[in-house]
Amino acid sequence: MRVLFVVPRSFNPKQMYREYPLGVGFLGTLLRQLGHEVRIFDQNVEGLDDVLLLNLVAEFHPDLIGFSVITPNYPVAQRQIRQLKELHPEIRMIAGGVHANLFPEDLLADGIEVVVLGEGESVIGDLVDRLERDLALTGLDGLVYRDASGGLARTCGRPPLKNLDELPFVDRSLYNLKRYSHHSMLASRGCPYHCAFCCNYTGTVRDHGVSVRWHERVIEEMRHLRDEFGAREIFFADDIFLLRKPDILEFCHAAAARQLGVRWIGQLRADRVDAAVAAGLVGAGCRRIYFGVESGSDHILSDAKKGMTTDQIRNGLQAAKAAGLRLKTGWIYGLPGPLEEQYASIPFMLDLRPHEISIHQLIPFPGTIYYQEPARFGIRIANPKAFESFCYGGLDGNIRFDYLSHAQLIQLIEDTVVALEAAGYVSSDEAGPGDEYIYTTPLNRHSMNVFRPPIQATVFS
Ligand code: B12
Ligand code: SF4
Repeated sequence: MRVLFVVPRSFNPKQMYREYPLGVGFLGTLLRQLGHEVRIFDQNVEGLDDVLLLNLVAEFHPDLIGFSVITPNYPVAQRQIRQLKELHPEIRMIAGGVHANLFPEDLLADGIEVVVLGEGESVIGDLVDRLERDLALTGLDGLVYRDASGGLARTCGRPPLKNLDELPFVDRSLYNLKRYSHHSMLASRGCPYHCAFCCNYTGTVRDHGVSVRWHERVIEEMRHLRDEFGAREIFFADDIFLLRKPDILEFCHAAAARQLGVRWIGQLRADRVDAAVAAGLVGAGCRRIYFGVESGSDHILSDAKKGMTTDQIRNGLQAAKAAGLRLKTGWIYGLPGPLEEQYASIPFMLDLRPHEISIHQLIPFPGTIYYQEPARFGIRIANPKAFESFCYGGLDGNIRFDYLSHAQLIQLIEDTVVALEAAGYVSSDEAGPGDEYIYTTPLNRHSMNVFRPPIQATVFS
């Protein structure tokens, strides 16, 4: 079959990040190995206009289109699915991804024929084979589709992938690589924590559990990226890079011994980092870490089930900074809590003084307890299916907080900007390669993307 995977762009154009999407990369790699012709269209890098997708469809003539859907791109995905259904009713369409797992019926109503629940690797080959030969889908696990009588069929879930080392390396030639400034890979899947604001992969896509790759296999893939694709920078897309301290240290020691000459970025929890881990990370080529700090208020952190105190966060960040790592931090404004607690983030930021501060407004994402039971937390969602307001930039009337009005939220962001600029931070809208301390807020005019090439050049110079 000719298979086209589509990753629709973010509904909010400020969030068109340049990171290649690994999920469809795994599926595309497996399908290629089975002899199918596969392409990936990542609209985040190809451009805003849907005409580009329609042109590709006209040129490639896919037999099957697979949409990868998360909430921030669902409104765009929905528009594209409906349009393709109308223009090309002969093309079969399937979907997967976080949002498809949460709302499979909506995707079917939009025009998708089969929604794949969970991690797609163990079913994609059989599914494409059945679709190609027009066979019934009975017996394939983890699918939602309409059966012959038009009724909704939902087959049993599939167990999560335990041994990630059995998967092939993602075939990077599937991507339009010239559009990306660096490579990405995964060292683990899943997360054991339960932060209230997070649509945790474990619980939405994976039923349960966390899987960690063998460190030697991770190093082998890094070397493969370096030797085959000239990779000098790699972004690890794990929820929490390698999760446990002993695994992180084991990987770091082995990677340092190999002298890979590859610099990389990871996302970590601050309570996983002490002086030994930080030194190990630096020795293994890590140059930059992304920490979710979220708030400077211990009450807010505790209510949000972050599982960390401000002291733990301070210790982790200090250890990382002392080792010479560049720190990017994420903050969420609007987590449940009174106004004075919201303001506690400003002195904490100034105290921590990380290199990059990325402020987001709380979005009670589908897949979180804030979406399921908003009233319990003082959150009001007028229409939970108006997904445009769950895409960043959604300071609209659909979502409101009893404890923080929109005007107060804006004022809080503006007060933060004043404090940060007084402390020498520069807005990412204006930052150049020489700027060391950078901030981003939802009020920034341009991209919120702190992975932009000029800044990254500084990071890695
Ligand atoms: C890395 C990452 C990013 C990176 C790169 C994104 C990219 N291009 O991949 C960056 C930093 C750019 C990013 C940005 C954002 N992200 Co993000 N991101 C992730 C993260 C941590 C990993 C993604 C990944 O590689 N997963 C591993 C792969 C293997 O899993 P997968 O993609 O789900 O694919 C599997 C299955 O879902 C299925 N599948 C997927 N697609 C398809 C398609 C078909 C046809 C089929 C059959 C199956 C299938 O099979 C795949 C293989 O098993 C996830 C959390 C997570 N663990 O997934 C959050 C996550 C997806 N992001 C999220 C959010 C909110 C954002 C941002 C809005 C954050 C922000 N503040 O700006 C932006 C929006 C970006 C956008 N495109 O709209 C949320 C989405 C919540 C939701 N309800 O949808 C998540 C779930 C984080 C969370 N826990 O809350 N993100
Ligand atoms: S925010 Fe991070 S630590 Fe918390 S549940 Fe989500 S992925 Fe896990």
